[in-house]
Amino acid sequence: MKDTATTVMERCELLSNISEDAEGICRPYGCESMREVNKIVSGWMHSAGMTTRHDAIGNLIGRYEGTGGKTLILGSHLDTVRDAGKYDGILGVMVAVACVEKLGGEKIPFSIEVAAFADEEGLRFGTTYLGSSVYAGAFDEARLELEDRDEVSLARAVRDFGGEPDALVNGGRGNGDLLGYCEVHIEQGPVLENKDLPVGVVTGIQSQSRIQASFTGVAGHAGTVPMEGRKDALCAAAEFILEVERTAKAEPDSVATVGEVNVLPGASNVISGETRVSLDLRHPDDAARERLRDHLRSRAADIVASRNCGHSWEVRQENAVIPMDDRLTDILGKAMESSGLPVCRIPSGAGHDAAQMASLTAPAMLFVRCEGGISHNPAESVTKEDVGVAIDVVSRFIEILAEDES
Ligand code: HGY
Ligand code: MN
Ligand code: MN
Repeated sequence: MKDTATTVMERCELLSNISEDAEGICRPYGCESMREVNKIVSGWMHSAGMTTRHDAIGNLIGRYEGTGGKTLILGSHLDTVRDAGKYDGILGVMVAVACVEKLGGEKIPFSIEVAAFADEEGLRFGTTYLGSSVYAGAFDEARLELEDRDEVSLARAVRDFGGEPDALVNGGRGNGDLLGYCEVHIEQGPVLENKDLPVGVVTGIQSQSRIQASFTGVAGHAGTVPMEGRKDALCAAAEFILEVERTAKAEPDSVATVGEVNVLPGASNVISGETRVSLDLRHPDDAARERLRDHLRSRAADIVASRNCGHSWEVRQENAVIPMDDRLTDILGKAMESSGLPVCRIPSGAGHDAAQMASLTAPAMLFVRCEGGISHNPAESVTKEDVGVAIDVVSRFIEILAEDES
């Protein structure tokens, strides 16, 4: 019988070949490759003894019936960024399914739901946690109007994916029966590797703002419009992007990133009339992040004023700092200690569905070492041994919870 960690690694490998792109892994919300992945993963859920359903936005939910009326949720996300690694999100879902499979039909004193969220990264609509926000009953109806790059609204994308846009607001699963949520995720940072540890517990998730800033000027002929007096939207955006970098470098603990630039009309001999940029701003302290956000907004206004350009500023999403639940995190720590591991506690720079699930129930996270801390990059990698440790720790976590509930 193949060991569980080998099965998890093989499943991550198999799913990494299912992508919208011929080269590289790319699975934005609602795409055909997401549909295919959901079908495969629901098959694995069934063989682990779970029933499955899809909720109103297309999250895949597996359920393993225990005795007693309570439910523990495990899970993470199956969507990816562009040119993604094989493990961000996917590993957490595969470890969750593996831990249920390891129960081998044993009746435990609570049920387990494995939530495979349909959109955490926000690649398509620029907002994060779309999947878990519906499952947690925290979906913001205003997002239905959000449009992707092809001007397809979220409402239409949900319908096209077989979901029900009108049911998103009330699509939450409710929390009357919940024991909590535990997510396994690659660390996406260097701490565990520097400490030579396979896993660590997460203390909290830092705050983030996701903003779209659009700079507007006058499109014109590259050969005939003199440099003096140009209203070049791309140059205004470029000045802003360097200001974002300068501001974040000057502010300890902050990180700020412009990851997307959409130059319109986008031709080599046309001065840009409009350039849209994404701004991802994060900080371990909410007030500091809000101060930085407001500073950058006013700098954008100064820049466009000096260039006779215009700009718009759309805050697409903001999430405050989210602490993990002490009790569940302590149980994860005990599970680690019973595996003979020191308990390393790490704050998360990255966002995770646990941040959204905190609005529904007590959240806890287990990080798995990833080589060089590399993520959001095809070079993302974990070892089978570390995955095996994560499976053992979560299985032990389930056992301890079961002892508490008996
Ligand atoms: O952006 C993040 O922090 C996560 O990867 N969605
Ligand atoms: Mn992730
Ligand atoms: Mn990610």
